[in-house]
Amino acid sequence: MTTIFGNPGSTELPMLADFPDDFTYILGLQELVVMGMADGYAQATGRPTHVNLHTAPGVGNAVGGIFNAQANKAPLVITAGQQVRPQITIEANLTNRDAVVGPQPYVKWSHEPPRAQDVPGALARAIHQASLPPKGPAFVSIPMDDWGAEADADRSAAAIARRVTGRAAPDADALAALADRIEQARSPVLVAGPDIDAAGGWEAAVALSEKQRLPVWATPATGGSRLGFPERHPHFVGILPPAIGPLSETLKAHDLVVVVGSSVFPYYPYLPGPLLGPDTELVMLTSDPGEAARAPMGEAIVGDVGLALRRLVDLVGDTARPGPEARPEPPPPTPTSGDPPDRLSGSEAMAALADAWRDDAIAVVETPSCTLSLRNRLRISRPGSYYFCASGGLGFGIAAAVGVQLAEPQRPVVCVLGEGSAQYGITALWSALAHRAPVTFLILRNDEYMILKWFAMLEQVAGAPGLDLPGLDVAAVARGYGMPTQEVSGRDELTGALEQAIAADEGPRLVQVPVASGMWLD
Ligand SMILES: Cc1ncc(C[n+]2csc(CCOP(=O)(O)OP(=O)(O)O)c2C)c(N)n1
Repeated sequence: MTTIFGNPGSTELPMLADFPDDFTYILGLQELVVMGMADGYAQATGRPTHVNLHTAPGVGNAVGGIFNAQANKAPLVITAGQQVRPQITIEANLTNRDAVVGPQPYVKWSHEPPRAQDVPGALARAIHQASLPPKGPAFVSIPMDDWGAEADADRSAAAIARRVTGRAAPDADALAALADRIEQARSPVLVAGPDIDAAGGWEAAVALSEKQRLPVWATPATGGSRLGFPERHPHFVGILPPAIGPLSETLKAHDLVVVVGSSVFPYYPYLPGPLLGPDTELVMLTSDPGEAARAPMGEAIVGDVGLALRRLVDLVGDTARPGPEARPEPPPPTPTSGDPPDRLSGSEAMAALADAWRDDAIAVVETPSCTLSLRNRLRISRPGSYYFCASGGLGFGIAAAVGVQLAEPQRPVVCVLGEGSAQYGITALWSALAHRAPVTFLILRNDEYMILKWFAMLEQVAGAPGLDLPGLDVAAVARGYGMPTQEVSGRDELTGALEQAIAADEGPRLVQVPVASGMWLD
């Protein structure tokens, strides 16, 4: 953990004293973006990542990001400064009162060591807690005078030397029975979730689907923090709808649904209906016992999903079943309805992005009304190439893109944002510049919180305030941070600007395009 993401205060300075030359400190200007950068970095590297926050107010600002990191299963080791031990009981200024309660319930473990000598062991434990499945954030509050205390040499050395691995193979009998069921099923289907990517299971998922000619759905985009299957593969049939009724309707023709690396399911909104069709059975494979326990239906097998998929590939034979019908190429994008007439539709903007796309590019996505259009047009087909905040909490996009870019310096990162979403993590633009992270930011400016207007229709809510964003110019804000920007309006112009920005590697760039009002699905 030689790259630390943080925002310092006086209570953290003792930790930062004599900062080693071979460590890198990535400064975020507000704690939500510190969390988001570390989240992106941890997911893209797969390694535990250290976040250092300022005592109570810093942790408070970070809580939304901690919630996001838990949903994204990002292994984060979060430390926060604290008053000196002699002044905690009298609650001197900057005391983090009940420090372990602040980040609850979004951390796997929350701790303030009882003695200074316990800090190294607590940090070691936090690393293991964060890294064991399900990966997620762990928190340690460290009184600022602890850094000057002597450690217990033996116990610290022992704690630091420990290695813990959590890649547990699922029960062999259960997997063999599942392999049998897949072979015997009339019409089995695979549902691919984000943990396949995190577990390095793409190739095995493809091999399983090819051997058994399984059609493959992606889990609903609402919880799709990563992609579990190449979306250009001939067996890939689409993205499941996120609500109970439509989801079970979509799968009802199948007698066996195998869900891999996802909760069952990240439902939203609530559109009731049967959980499954009358002739459908469901089995989930997950490394997360909580996901297994809370699923509302079906069976679950707990274990590493990469290992599980590889074993299933060995267990099943080839099938004579026909594969699914090939998914058609995306149709020409839906044009704008003409109001206002000179704006691209979201689908046209995503078509322009697809034209500028490079195969090695990575998308970080926070554009609620265009997410499905983006998925349907880019059809990303390389692992580790798509990041989205599984919790739905905004403030992830810009920051995560910076973290992913720092983890993947050789690959272009493109961050696609609604202008409303961009505001929650806007200060991460500065971090992108400061660390010369050559992210391309694409701002889709529709002057509104479109998705909330769509939800208002669905929820039959009339007259809600606060859904319009007149005059919100992200390009102007980005220029204030010193970022080169381009504002474009036509589709070809947008493609050209994106191609240029994606090719540039000396630092971040921002492209802004006005888009028409609407939810864009194609
Ligand atoms: C931290 C947080 N606050 C509020 C919300 C509620 N919310 C969901 S989408 C959205 C609007 C997004 O607007 P914009 O990025 O402009 O995208 P559009 O819907 O217009 O495509 C809001 C406020 C949220 N998800 N997270």
